[in-house]
Amino acid sequence: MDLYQKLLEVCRGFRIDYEYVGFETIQMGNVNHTYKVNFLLPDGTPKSFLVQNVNTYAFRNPVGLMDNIDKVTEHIRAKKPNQLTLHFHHTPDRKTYIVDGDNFWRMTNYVPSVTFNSVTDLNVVRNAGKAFGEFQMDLADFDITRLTETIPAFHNTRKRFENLRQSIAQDRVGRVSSVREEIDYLLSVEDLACTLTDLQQKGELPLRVTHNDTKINNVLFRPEDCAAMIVIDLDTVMPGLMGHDFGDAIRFAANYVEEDCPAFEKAGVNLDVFRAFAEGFLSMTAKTMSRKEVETLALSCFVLTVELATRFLADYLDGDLYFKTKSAEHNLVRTRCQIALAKDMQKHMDEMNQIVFDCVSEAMK
Ligand code: GN1
Ligand code: MG
Repeated sequence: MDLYQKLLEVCRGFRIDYEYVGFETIQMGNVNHTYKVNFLLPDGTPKSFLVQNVNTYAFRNPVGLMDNIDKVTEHIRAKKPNQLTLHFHHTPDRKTYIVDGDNFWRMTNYVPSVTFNSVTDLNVVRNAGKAFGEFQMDLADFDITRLTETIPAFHNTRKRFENLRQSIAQDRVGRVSSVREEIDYLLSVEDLACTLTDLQQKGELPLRVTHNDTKINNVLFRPEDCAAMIVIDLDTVMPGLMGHDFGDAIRFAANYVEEDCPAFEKAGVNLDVFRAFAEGFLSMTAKTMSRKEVETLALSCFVLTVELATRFLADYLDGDLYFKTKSAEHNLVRTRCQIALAKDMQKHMDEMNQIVFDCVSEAMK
């Protein structure tokens, strides 16, 4: 069956009976495939839904994943009955997914909105920081034991380094000799990059419910005024550390260039963007943070950047099995860009720490 028919069948499975008009492929994320499926209501008004084919290579337990999402979205919806929140549709037997062969489908409402892959408007950045901070606070009273760890050890940086070592040892597609420099840098910062993981294992950083993929393009903004409306992509909602969400957001939003920019010498941390995001995020979270969380927040940006670099590089060495790639070198380009960013963050760590402390003091007033 072709995709045109398949998407219709999926929507019918989620009890959408409107007149089918067609679909568009949406560029969203590096892992799942996303489509906007368009219908007409009986009175002729257009109505669209977002249909996703979940990548079951990345998500080995998609049913557990949807169970997490269902619980978390319902928790937030119950708190905010009159606000726009994320909602997944159900089949007649109350499932939020349809499995057919290797495909795993789900559907949400389509929310007209704007998203950003890169932002220079500091107001927008601040709003995004607030949105992710608010997301954590909405889930502060959610019992983490109700969540399945859908990607085990997702932000276990030690484990990510082990995986990289394994990929180096296997050298499946003969690429190791061409990336010695990248390997050497990453291995040289291993201990520093594992700070959060080590502290967590010693019980010195609290586990919270975290989003774990806080790229700014996972916030939907209202087109008129760029107010943040909702946080999307809850695939990786799991127990995690506050620094995982803060660090990943900065890694993405505060970089001068996009995460896969080939001109990686231009990569670096924009401290104005860093400050704006920190202001928004900490205005929501500072009062609940431990001293250790505050002290490691700036460092978490470096940690998440290096961690992702190890993942991109390992995938490059494995032959590009995990991340969607647009060219043979895409994962290598991503790796280099993350390494350049990490190096720049090391240079600016004192300033980043100072900004965090300033924002925390401001939020405590
Ligand atoms: C993946 O597919 P997307 O864009 O939501 C990845 C994140 C990475 C990100 C890098 C489940 O996210 O961890 O930070 O790519 N998600 C998963 O762009 O591995
Ligand atoms: Mg994601």
